[in-house]
Amino acid sequence: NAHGSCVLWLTGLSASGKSTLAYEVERMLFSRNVRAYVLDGDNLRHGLNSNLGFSPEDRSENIRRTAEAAKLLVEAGIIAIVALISPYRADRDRARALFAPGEFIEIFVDCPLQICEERDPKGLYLKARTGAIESFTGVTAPYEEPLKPELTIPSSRQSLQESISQIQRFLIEHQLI
Ligand code: GGZ
Repeated sequence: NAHGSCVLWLTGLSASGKSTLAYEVERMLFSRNVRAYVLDGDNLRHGLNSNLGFSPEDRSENIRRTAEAAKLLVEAGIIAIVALISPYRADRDRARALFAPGEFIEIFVDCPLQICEERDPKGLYLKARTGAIESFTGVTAPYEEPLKPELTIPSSRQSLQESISQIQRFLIEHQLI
């Protein structure tokens, strides 16, 4: 599009590093004078999506609304950085369909379940294992890995700085920044 704006859609397990990466990419873009804004699943669930839970239907609606919000940002010329588990391929593909070709950059934050579970920053995996939380992604609910993401970030095998550089390179190569 005319603004060269796009959506960076980060998908991956809980504790895979999506939010950290999203905010660091936002910082990197600010430093280059590129306007960007993070839409983070965990944050949006306190406001816009506060009436939604974790059933497949509610996750779908969560993703649909967030994709529509991202579209508004992109129309305003702002790079939208979305960090949602977005575990279902069909939901991600529906989000992609809202955007022009080349505007939707699907980024798979690829971190093995075992490592996410060891990190367990909020103790949610433990709660999922003991049954205190139901339908937890990777444990008692599915995560469908992207088949053809624009980018895969092996977040447990490289530094945060390398991950930022990887995204920066992609954006430059595709003349998005
Ligand atoms: C997955 C859950 C669940 C269940 C609470 N399953 O890593 P977090 O803690 O801080 O962020 C996760 C967030 C997931 O919200 P999303 O909007 O990204 O999910 S989705 O795209 O699937 O709609 C996690 C926390 O909420 N959380 N319960 N059952 N994650």
